[in-house]
Amino acid sequence: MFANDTHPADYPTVRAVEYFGDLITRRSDGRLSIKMFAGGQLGSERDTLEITAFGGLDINRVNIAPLNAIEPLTMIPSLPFLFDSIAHSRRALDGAPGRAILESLAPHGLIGLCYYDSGARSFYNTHHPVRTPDDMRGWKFRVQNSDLYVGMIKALGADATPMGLGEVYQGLVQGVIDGAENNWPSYQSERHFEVAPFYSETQHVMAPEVLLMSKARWDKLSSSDREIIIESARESVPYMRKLWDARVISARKDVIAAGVKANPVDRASFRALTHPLWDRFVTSDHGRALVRQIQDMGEGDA
Ligand code: GTR
Repeated sequence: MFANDTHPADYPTVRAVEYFGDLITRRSDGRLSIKMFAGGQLGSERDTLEITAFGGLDINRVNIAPLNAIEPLTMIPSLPFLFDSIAHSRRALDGAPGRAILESLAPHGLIGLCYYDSGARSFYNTHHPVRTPDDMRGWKFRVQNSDLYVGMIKALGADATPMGLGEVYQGLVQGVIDGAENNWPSYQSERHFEVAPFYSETQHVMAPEVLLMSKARWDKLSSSDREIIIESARESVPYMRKLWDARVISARKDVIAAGVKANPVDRASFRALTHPLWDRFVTSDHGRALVRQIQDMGEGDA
């Protein structure tokens, strides 16, 4: 089976999918295996998702954001300031709300196998530290291809420019954009820190990565092979999280040693301006019920 990932070979998501591949090969006595195409060589996440849905690609590891245009329930984990902590996001995604969101993908030709971690996304830019939304007013920020992210940037008083991850570095160099937002490991591995050295820790979104399989391929598998795939995907999650936690720490340390200026922000001011997006983007009763369930699994204001 062919697999896609936008990240380079050593990135935790890529290593987790390869680990998953090793498990299924062993458990199927070599009948099933995975060939990984890493580094975004098959195109942007949005393009590869279409190919996966049509059965042209078997396995795809993407962020949940490009799924927002396909299935509205996937916007829920991307809502700004939804999760109180990484522990809260893991609890909710491992539990019933996370499962319901994965299951909502099947009618779109995609089988959601599991979530992987993606930490917290924060804003970074080429000019100066940002502490409140006023500090970035009117700037252009690259976002993923998702209306929710476009709405979020507008709500903060800045301009959104949706583009694929591979175009961001040049965009920053040429001044087409003033900044972007991402977690520490992507900020490091895409080398954005070299050109946008002000990383302001808004931690505005804790949206996960998703491991998907093409439903067309899935439908051709025996029930015992499906079982192998489900079990192996599940077992790759703790493996990924271990790699991830270590990578968040090392990425942050390395970019700061390379000259990046990290600063805390007034998170309440970002939260206040982006909260109205929850009602604007979660419009179904099912979606609202899932948001409530997720909130009930949080730590509250304590
Ligand atoms: C990363 C994520 C990628 C991609 C990227 C982006 O955090 O792991 O899958 O979505 O962000 O911003 O395009």
